[in-house]
Amino acid sequence: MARNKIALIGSGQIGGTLAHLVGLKELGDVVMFDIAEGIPQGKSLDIAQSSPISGFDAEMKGTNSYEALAGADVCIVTAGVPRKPGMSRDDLLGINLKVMEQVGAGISKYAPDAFVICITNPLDAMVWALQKASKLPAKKVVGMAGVLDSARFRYFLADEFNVSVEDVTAFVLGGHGDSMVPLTRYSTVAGIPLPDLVKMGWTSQARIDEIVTRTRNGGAEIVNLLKTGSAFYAPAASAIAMAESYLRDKKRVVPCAAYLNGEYGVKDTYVGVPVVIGAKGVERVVEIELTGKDREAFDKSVEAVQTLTDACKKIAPDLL
Ligand code: A3D
Repeated sequence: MARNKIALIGSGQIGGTLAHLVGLKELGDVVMFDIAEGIPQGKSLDIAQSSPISGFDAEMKGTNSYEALAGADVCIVTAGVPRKPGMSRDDLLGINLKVMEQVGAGISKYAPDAFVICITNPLDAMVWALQKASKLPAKKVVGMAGVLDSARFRYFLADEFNVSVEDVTAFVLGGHGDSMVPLTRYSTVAGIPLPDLVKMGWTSQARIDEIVTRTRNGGAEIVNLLKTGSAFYAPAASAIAMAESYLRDKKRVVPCAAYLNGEYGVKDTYVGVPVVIGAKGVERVVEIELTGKDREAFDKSVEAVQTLTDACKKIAPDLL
């Protein structure tokens, strides 16, 4: 069986980590693309030279030409600029929208059958623009955010309870911004929901509230520590989990920025909801019942995403 081909569009911090993970997991051959000359070539050569030691077989190629994307099964897009301290994700909109238009055209021309995962911020608006620019079916274009936000929530909860991260499940929905919605009643330790764990005396509601706030600010916490860019190990691992579910038809249920066309009462917008990812792409949008404060928080988050998506429509009316 021929190996899968995975194209990484953007070869910066996340792009480099993605390439390394694809190799270590033997998910397929890699093409690293970037506008910066030498970066994708240098990183791919460096990772290829690690393959005899780590024991993986994968072709690693660096390029500055979109032609090299031809026939890619998966494209993971990180092209653009990341945040610096003091910047919000939304501050990146103007620059990164132009990048999405270029990248979308490249994917449309050379990899129209690929499953596309966008990571570039501000995520929900950028994946919307990328889907419009690439003209690929909406179920083949998703945004990575919920897997990362949920992983952060899971890690903090596992640390709080002193249990394995493997036994903690968590759900974070809504846009990838300060208004994201960590859902405590759908978050569990081995199936026991968080509100029950509070009743059982494992923790207090005040501690859960603190963890929710830390999760919401998870990206900024790392930006402030690094000072020169944003998180890249966990974002890369999150996108790889999504790519793996597509390539191996695992049908994992994961929160992703997915195109909503009526689901959750939302139209023509990408926002974080649980989806099933399999060989057909987004095979199902899971519509959970949201009530009370959760519904309110979700609607507020959708509103924030729609404001950014509307800004994209104004700046780039050709996308419509
Ligand atoms: P960085 O290390 O700067 O890499 C970005 C790369 O994109 C650089 O190598 C640039 O040369 C390249 N680039 C810029 N313009 C273009 C273009 N037109 N075509 C091709 N390549 C281009 O950033 P990073 O890897 O740390 O982050 C990449 C993106 O992911 C940023 O927008 C971050 O904000 C975003 N990000 C999102 C999350 C989410 O959870 C959604 C988390 C972390 C980072």
